[in-house]
Amino acid sequence: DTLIELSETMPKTELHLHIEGTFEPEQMFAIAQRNQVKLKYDTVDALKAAYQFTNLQDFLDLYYQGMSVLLHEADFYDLTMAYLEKVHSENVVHVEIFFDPQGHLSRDIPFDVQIKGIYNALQDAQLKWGMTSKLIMSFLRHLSEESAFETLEHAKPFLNWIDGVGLDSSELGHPPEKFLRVFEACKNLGLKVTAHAGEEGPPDYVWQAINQIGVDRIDHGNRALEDVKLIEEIKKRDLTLTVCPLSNLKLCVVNDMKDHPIKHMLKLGLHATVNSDDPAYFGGYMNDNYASLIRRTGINKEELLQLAKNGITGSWMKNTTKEKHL
Ligand code: ES4
Ligand code: ZN
Repeated sequence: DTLIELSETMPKTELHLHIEGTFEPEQMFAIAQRNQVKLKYDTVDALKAAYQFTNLQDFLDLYYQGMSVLLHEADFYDLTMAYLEKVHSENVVHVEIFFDPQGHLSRDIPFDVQIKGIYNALQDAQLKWGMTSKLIMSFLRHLSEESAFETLEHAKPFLNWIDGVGLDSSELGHPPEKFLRVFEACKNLGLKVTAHAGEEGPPDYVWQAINQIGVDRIDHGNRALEDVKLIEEIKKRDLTLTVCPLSNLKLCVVNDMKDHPIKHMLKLGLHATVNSDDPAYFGGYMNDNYASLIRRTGINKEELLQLAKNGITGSWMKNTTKEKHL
């Protein structure tokens, strides 16, 4: 229908995307073969059949396995370019993407190999299509503070290419305050800061992200809705929530798309945006996320346009007149 068509044709931003989560099974097998590494699954279909998750950890176990075939700069380039070509075809005009350096450093893939491959693809997309981008280095919260500090040292020669830092992986048991000092160091280097919070973790983790870390944005934030004071604080600080509908469904953060709270978030005046998180694993890219919301939650045209506008004001591009909220 016409709302679906509008969602497909309108210019969009993506603010919550893990590049390792765009690894399509077909490309994973192709790169595994050219690198002569073996995957745990024999066929693309066997791998896809394993994509049934009951929580975040189920998914993460497969996600770390999948990225383990990435060895060379060309692998990181090809992965990133395949994603950018896909979303260019969906009228995404600006992306802010995460990468997980510790997921590769732990396998002895040097930091420069990772970031050169990713960054060159982002540059080529800008030259080819005018697509703009930001790169966000994300710390794995199940690892130690010390490991995060080591990762920051690896990143220091490349700070020109890195716009911000994030916090991802297993949320429960790894609250934001565990990385308080790392984020302080990052802010002193002029980096923007965001953190996954309130995906599986309680509202207290969202409070910590805001009050202790001082985040510029909140990734997911679903469970903030359990705390009315927290909702007020997020509004007062004008924090954008990078919401990921199909991710929430696949990881059982919501039980049915018709119950997805994004419409409620907008009604509360929260700056929610639509994002795809790990599209190769969660069953869809940007346009699929919008289509699912339109079909199942009944968002109207005004809400659709508000979500897209929030993606612009919530981005880390300059001159987006955040104060006016379009
Ligand atoms: C992630 Cl959906 C999600 N949550 C936490 N960490 C992640 N890493 C990749 N995707
Ligand atoms: Zn995420």
